[in-house]
Amino acid sequence: MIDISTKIAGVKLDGCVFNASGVRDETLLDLENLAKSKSCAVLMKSCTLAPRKGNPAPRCVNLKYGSINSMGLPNLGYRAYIKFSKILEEKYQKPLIASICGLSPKDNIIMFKAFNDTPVDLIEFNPGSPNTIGKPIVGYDFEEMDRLLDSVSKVTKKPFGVKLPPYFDLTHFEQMANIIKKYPVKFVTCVNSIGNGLAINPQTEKVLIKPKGGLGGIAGGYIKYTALANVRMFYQLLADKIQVIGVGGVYSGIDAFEMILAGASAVQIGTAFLQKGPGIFARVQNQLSNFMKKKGYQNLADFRGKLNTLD
Ligand code: ERO
Repeated sequence: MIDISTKIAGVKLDGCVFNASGVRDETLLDLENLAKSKSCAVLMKSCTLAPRKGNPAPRCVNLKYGSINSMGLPNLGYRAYIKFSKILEEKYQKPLIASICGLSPKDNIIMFKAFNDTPVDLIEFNPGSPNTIGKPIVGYDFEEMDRLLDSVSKVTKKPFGVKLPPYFDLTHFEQMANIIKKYPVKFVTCVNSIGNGLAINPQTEKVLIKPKGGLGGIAGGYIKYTALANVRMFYQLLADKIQVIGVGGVYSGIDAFEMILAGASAVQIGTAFLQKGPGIFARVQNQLSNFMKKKGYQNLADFRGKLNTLD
């Protein structure tokens, strides 16, 4: 029997694949659909203090090999997700993950504190959104990241991780890993969308999404190799003491296998869930099990992080 279960910060997941924050996870109905699917956890939409409508539409468009979005953090406000967590915990036996994306350091502290007394199992802190108009991508401001992790570490009682934007420079991986190691961060999720790409329709000679003159986060197949590099680098730099969750361009069981081989302890699916619906979770996990069987692997530990180089 092939075992694809995993643990994140000590929380047992029946499988190793679940939804990425930001796709079909805003309303209670969305979250109940996830709870009923084969997603092995329910990760809620990144929340802010107050509800937000987000950016004007069109704000998320499918592309040939992925997607572009500038949603602008539409969400129902953290109080709604606290309420939903209680409902979901009563009705379903599935690990629950809150995603916090405060618009200021103070907002993050308020929300981290508020989630202490809720049934959520884990918190994914998201300082990497590329689409909040007028706000920088906080994950690229190393000093601010240090301050934020310091302040939220002091108030949270929940195991938490950080969703990181993609990095491209070897020194940036090291700098960020050194900051993360100072705090009780249990996992990093690599990667958020690649910020501020531009998709164009050559027929209409127009951009595809309305916000920010057409600029938006690129996700899906286009970013798989960047995601793998980030998973690998953080897996190596965090010395397997802090877990890595891989996200970016996972459409198949083999994509998930590659993430785990690079060092991921679990895998999230965003764009493929958007494009293919909730059946994607069972499909990817079945394909992963079949591929492991062919390779003679019994569980994830048999190959996690064991990527070979050519030297
Ligand atoms: O625009 C968004 O709501 C959004 N899009 C992304 O690609 N990543 C995010 O982290 C995010 C908001 C938190």
